[in-house]
Amino acid sequence: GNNGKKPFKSGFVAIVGRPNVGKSTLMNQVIGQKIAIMSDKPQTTRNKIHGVYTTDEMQIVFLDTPGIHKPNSKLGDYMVKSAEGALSEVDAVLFLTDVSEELGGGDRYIIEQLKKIQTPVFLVLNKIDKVHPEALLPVIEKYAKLHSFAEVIPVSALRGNNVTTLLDQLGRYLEAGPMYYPADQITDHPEQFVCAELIREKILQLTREEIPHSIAVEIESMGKGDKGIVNIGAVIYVERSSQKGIVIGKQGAMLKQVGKLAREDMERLLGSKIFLELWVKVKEDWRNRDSVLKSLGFRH
Ligand code: GDP
Ligand code: K
Ligand code: MG
Repeated sequence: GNNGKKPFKSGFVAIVGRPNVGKSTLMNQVIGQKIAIMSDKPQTTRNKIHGVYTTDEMQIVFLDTPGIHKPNSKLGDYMVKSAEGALSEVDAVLFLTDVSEELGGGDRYIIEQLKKIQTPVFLVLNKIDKVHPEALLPVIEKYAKLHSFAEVIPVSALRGNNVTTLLDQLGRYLEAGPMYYPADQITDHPEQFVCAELIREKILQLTREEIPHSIAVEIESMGKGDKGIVNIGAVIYVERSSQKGIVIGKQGAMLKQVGKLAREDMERLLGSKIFLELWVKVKEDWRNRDSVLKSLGFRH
């Protein structure tokens, strides 16, 4: 046999929850690196992102899904389909909630979706760093009335509290299986995708409400230049020319800041010097145009 060694386990785990509960933060904490962008704006994550966690005993491939919510545009529709589709393909689902906020319509809607699947669902109570420990039990009772959860685990995704417990518990739900990804690989997404997301993240962080949902970023070129410098050219799409003005800023100040912060993150990610060029283009109503969504990588 294998000298009494336990077999290697592997499986897929989806992270679901309404916007801003900390799904991307949790995945980044688990993976230990920044692959899914984070911000305090809802609908930050638009594509399904895989995060790969590998130890000597197991490999868990996490799917950080765009939030499940009622769609209001073609992009919203894509995001919802992508999240719901993920749930039936996985070995376990982490239903993330924010303990510092009331159980709301968004949570109930997701629980309704979770009732339709056979997959074990963990109730993960996130942001415990924001509440008194005594506040947890009443919250757990409220959720337990609505669904029968396989496990209930309080965590702080931001600080990392109890995240190893969560991983250990997940391990118990995995079966013997292969390594899907090499041990040193942390994401299935090409570098271009992460770079585009980093640019979008900076815009989300630096601009106000109106802009975030109106932008898309496309990497047009990426190649090695002189002295190991990587040249990256990216286009930021906005829906209206007034938004173009905001993204560029007074005398280009906003775009300059976006570029500086994104470049610093990219240099850490790629481990090389980056020369980043940004353009801003108006593409009216891109969120509702199928052809535009396709060319930006949103596929059904
Ligand atoms: P997502 O929309 O579910 O992916 O949420 P994000 O991961 O983008 O996080 C939304 C916001 O919540 C960000 O500002 C995070 O820093 C914050 N956040 C996430 N997890 C925690 C946590 O455990 N504690 C606290 N205090 N904040 C958190
Ligand atoms: K968010
Ligand atoms: Mg997210």
